[in-house]
Amino acid sequence: MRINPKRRLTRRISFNLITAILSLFLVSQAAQANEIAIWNFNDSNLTIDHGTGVLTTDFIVANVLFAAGTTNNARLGDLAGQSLSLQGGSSTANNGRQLTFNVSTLGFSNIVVSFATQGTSTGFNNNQFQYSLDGTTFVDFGPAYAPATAFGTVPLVFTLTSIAGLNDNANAAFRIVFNGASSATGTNRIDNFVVDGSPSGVPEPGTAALLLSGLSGLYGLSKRRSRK
Ligand SMILES: [Ca+2]
Repeated sequence: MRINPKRRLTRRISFNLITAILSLFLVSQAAQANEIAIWNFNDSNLTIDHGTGVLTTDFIVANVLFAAGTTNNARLGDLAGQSLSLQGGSSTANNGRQLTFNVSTLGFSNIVVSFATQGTSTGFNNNQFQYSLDGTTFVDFGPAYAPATAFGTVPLVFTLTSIAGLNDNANAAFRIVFNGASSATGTNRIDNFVVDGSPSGVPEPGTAALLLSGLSGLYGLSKRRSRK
């Protein structure tokens, strides 16, 4: 059957239009990373500042302080304000202690955690980032890190997209274990602790590409058929 050239043109235009709209939608969705939880410490406490989550610590209370913060990794227009400042403590008793951030990731996938940090020369220089799928058992993620001496402009980023169990998980949790302090007053500061994720149920870029190539294939097939 020979197809009317005008009809063919209309069909091609509609197909291209649909593809373009779908591409735009998928790209915008895939690129979207939403802040699930943010601590900016500007009000000098451990209470979450944006989103929902709970921060706890087993540090000696007297060694949990707040000092000048940074805009490194600041989100949603947050000011530098204050940051969390953790001291080694008497007899460096806080070596081995931790900060734990409990953040439900329900509705989100592709979890990424980032924060700004700095440390003094006798502060904690051997710190381990961990994650938990049940809020109880924590697993090391990435190598131990030593903070730079200044916040700088580049945050520490832990990309947890390969940990599928962290997606849509009401019991997700993140932890920093501090070690290596060599004086009572050695400190680490932490600011703008952010848990990011992309809305679940949205195709990832790879899936979107597959979908588009599938559509192109279908279009090619229908064109070949209409030529016969
Ligand atoms: Ca701050």
